[in-house]
Amino acid sequence: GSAPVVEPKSGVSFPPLLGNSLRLLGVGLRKKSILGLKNIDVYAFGVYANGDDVKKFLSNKYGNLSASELKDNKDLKNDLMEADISMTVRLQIVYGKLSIRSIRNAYEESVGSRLQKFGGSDTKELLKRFTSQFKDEYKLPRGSLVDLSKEPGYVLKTIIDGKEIGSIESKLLCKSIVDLYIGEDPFDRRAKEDVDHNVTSILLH
Ligand code: DAO
Ligand code: DAO
Ligand code: DAO
Repeated sequence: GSAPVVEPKSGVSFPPLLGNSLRLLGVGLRKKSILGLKNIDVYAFGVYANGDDVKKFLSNKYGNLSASELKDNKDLKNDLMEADISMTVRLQIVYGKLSIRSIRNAYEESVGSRLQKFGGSDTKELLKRFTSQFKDEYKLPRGSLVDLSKEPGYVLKTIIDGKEIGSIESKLLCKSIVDLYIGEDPFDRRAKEDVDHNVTSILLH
């Protein structure tokens, strides 16, 4: 479709296309509980991928399967996370009082746990390379846009309000970030289900 898609709880809307090749596959909400007391809505996100890349990398293996064979297919999920498909996760900040310190802590917890889960010996170094790029002067007020953009060759770029602040080449890091949004224990289950559904429909058409 060509209409924006609204994440219902935050009211944030996402364009159906980014640039002219990335299409929106699902939207969701990242929440965080503080001291187990209350849940805050931190950001809304949209998951985008290049549909041609999805076909190019996945049709050989999955192009002949039926809808029911594609549904909940574990190999497909893993391949989707590992293949060299251009993807962007766009975050729109909802919480008005984000500090760099709290981002760093949350990042170490969420991304750090995935780096450990998927192994790799360079885990600590990767985490540090990231966090060292979080400069205290960055501000992410409500409404800010952060694009985590995975480009060919497993290069992950971070873009804040249209300005690139860094890029890192790492397949492990790319997989870990993608896992936050569409992996086994995603931030928002509905977003993941939407992505599964849309990837299936790309492969069936
Ligand atoms: O003020 O302690 C607090 C709550 C802050 C929660 C921060 C969660 C940060 C999540 C990562 C945001 C990445 C843009
Ligand atoms: O929600 O826990 C999470 C993961 C967020 C990962 C992305 C954070 C990128 C933030 C860049 C901020 C630079 C000041
Ligand atoms: O930071 O140069 C970069 C690119 C990173 C892209 C992934 C987003 C995670 C940023 C994490 C910041 C941690 C404090």
